[in-house]
Amino acid sequence: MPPVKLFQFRHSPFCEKARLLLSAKGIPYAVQEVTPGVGQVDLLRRSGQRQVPVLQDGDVLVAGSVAIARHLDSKVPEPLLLPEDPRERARALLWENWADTALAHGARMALLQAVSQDNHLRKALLPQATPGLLRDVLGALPGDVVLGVSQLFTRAGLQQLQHTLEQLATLVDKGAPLLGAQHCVADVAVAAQLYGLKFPAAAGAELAGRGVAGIADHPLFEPLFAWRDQLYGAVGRGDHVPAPSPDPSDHG
Ligand SMILES: N[C@@H](CCC(=O)N[C@@H](CS)C(=O)NCC(=O)O)C(=O)O
Repeated sequence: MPPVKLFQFRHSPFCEKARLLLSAKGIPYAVQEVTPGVGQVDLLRRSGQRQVPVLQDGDVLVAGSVAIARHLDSKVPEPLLLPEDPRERARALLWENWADTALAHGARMALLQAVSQDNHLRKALLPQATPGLLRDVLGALPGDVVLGVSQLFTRAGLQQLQHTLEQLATLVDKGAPLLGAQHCVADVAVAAQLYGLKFPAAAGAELAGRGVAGIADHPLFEPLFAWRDQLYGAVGRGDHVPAPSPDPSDHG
């Protein structure tokens, strides 16, 4: 069992960011799936906060994807996730912050909207511990019953996100890094937030290629998802899906 363990929600983009960071460093790790709600109480006890991702590295617990990137750079210096040059580092941090906030918000809202309209997505995204019958029942419910109408994305919100993705699609160049000569935290942060817009192979066969209608299937965004898939190849994430260990809080 590797000494590094990631506490995660399997389909959280911030956990995907942590998995990409670990892959980029070539660090073997185990994952532990956290049950939303009850499992987060245990996480709060361990780490002082309730969000995932949390990385356990021996006796050290690191909460949050930004702190995880710094921890991994201090543990394994090559390749550096945060560039050494101060100006390049500043650019990388600004990209990361933008991806973790504005892009993350737009992508999350668009996925919620898609999930409310797509039974297959809804069932596939339920926590893995959800029993089969409950998954079927939830998958069959109308979307606004499951999510609440207030959570739905406005048309203007979707258009704003599409506009942003159009700029990104123009900016990326095949699998090339966004900044400098090698991939850094900027690339990983952006790629991670694209996770639910069009699921990569690493999300598993049930989800791969699916996502938000009007984005996942729109030719305008193909270069962006191709860039993302090439980044996955470059950091060695490919379609590797580590097997989660069960959440011990499920068993008292
Ligand atoms: N700033 C954090 C954000 C992490 C985050 O938003 N995690 C979400 C899952 S995507 C979470 O744990 N949500 C549960 C909660 O807030 O209770 C990071 O960079 O890791």
